Amino acid sequence: TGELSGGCPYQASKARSLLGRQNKDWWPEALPVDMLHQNGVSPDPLGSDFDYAEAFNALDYTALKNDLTALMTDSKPWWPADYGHYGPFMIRMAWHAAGTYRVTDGRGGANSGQQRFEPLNSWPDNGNLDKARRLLWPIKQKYGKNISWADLFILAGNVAIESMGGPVFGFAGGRRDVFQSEGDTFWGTEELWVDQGAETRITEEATDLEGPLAAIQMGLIYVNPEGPGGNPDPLQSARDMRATFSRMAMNSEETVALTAGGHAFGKAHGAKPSERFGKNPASESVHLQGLGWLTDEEDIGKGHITTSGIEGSWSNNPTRWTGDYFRLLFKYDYELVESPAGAKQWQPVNPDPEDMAPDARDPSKRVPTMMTTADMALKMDPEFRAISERFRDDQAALDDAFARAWFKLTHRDMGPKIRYIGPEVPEETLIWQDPVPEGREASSAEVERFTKAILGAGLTIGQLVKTAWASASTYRRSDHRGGANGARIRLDPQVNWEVNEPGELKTVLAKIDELRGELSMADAIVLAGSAAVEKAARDAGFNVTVPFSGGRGDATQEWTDVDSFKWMEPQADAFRNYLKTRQPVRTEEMLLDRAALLGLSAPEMTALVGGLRVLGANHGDRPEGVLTDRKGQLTNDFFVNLLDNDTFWELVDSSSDEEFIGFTRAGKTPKWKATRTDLIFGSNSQLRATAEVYAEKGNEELFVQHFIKAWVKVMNADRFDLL
Ligand code: HEB
Repeated sequence: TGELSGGCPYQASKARSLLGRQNKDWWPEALPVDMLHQNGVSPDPLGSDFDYAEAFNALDYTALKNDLTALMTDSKPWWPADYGHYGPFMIRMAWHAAGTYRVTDGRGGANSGQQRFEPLNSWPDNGNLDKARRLLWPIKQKYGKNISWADLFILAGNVAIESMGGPVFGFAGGRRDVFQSEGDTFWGTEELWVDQGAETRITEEATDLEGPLAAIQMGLIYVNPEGPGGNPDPLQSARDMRATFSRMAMNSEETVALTAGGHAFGKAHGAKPSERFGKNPASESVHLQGLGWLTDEEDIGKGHITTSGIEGSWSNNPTRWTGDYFRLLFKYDYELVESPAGAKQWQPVNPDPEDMAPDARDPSKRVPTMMTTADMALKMDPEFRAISERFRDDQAALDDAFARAWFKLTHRDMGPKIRYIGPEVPEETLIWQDPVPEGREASSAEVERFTKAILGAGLTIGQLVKTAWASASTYRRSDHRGGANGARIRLDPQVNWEVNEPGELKTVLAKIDELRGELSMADAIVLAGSAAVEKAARDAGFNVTVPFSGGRGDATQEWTDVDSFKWMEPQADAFRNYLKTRQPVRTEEMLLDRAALLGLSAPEMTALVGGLRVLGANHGDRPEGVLTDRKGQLTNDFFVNLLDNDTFWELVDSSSDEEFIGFTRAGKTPKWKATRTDLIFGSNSQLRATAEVYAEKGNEELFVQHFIKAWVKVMNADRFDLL
């Protein structure tokens, strides 16, 4: 399983587009503001010089936290706080901001404040969270650019937990806001959302989630609270929880701690049939100013609100951190009932009066507590139950597990600890942060000595380039994981990934290790590749240098989370002309996806593919796309030969559309081999336009310079210390 595979073999009938359904499918009439952001124009009003870390460090953090604490109990008549406390509402907002994260491609998550934009601001599962964000606006406005929305969402969740006596492990700032919907996230292919009857994604036939997805139905963040597809079966709900939470990089213990810990607080809202309530924010009229899901004022005052449709609190103390959730879950038998809005939920049989909950608006009234089908899974599923019983009997264990899992949930997509800022960054290093020991700047004498040695060691240009590429190209800007720093390429699981050609890789790594002297492996791998690129350019007659920045450290196997690195195995790497198995999307879409994760522009992607081909960096040294007769020299031959009018292309055989042969028009002699990801640079009009630039007379050196620039960008993609 990996990026896009989800373990399903390719079937023609399942072919889909890379991005599936997007905002324009759901809101065809939305104002197309992004038409203003072409030709390199950015939508960010703060501009590229804005240094968020500097702004955050200038923040009066204590004052901000005090204001947030005060907000929790400052109930506003336009959206009164249940039990006089907004804490639970803010926790749900923060959880839903972070809970879109998926370890598969690192996308989703809280790190860019996407809950402000479509589709997430209008998803059924995020119902009424528009009000939570609006409640925060006066504080956001007061602290301005010193705190991003993205950071504020998570900090509000932390302060909420603290203000109700809950345990917190720490907080790191550093999530810089973006100002548009992230258009590169695949949310699924279904036409309908969960509230319109979208199919559930795990069934007897389809036993795992498709591709990178982490939610069980379109429009949800994780599982359906009423059970799979609305079927109140706690055991099947446990199955879905495992599937979705593992895609959030959570194990069973973390899943139980998070769910039970979260539901120690607050309530579900299902007091009225949901047809009575308005449209989602993105579909509403302008005068509502971005709010949606209207409820009449009188109902709001009485607390008769519908969000999920489920009604009631889990605990008899919904604004205090207590062990009551597990106590009640195990003390009572629960029977299946229907909420006033018609949702299936579970209610304790014959609760003692003191185990009833206060009414959300009138503390003198007592109402029954409830559990969702997903909560019942914590009791009915044998594995979850063992964990739940342990937590019931050991509050300190729950405190610790919840605090740590919440910190992981909300910081998982921030990348290494070096990106964390603020006074509450925890000292302790955690394995999911992919820690890398600090490196050391390499001296120019060392660099010179090693460069000479490695270029004379009998390895090919292709081998050295490929190894550096394999090391650096795991980087993904979605969650800032991967990259050359740490040299995890020499550790499990990377060293054994098929894409990396383990046998050959180990030989090259051994040679680098033998010659590197005091250089770190991570630096030596990059330097070897960069030296090879430089030699290849010089051999082609270009007097250029490839800049190298040393200072990388070497990670250890012990501090490598093998399970969560497994998700990062490339199922395709078009830069090495590699395809493991046929994917549910076309191979050139896999190329685009990887380029997007590396943060490349189309010209950068084009230059890299064309250059890597002629350098001989193909997987298994396969001949496809090596459109040159001087392999190992950095030339623009790939583009010149691809765009040659005297060549025509045909499928190798009709059973697959992955491989092609290029024939001379005169005489029909086979001359070249290529894959889809080679030919796409001649067939796609936009990529062809770029390929033409690189094939043109007079642009030979321009190409070499562009290749080197893009190469260095990838090599340094994870060097947050250089920024
Ligand atoms: Fe939760 C709420 C479901 C997990 C926290 N949740 C809720 C609701 C529901 C749910 C249905 C209701 C909504 C309304 O308003 O109506 N969850 C759920 C599920 C799951 C969960 C199914 C999985 C299993 N949570 C969770 C977590 C957390 C949470 C993990 C954290 C940590 N929630 C929460 C809170 C709340 C909720 C706090 C409350 C809110 C208020 O109160 O507003």
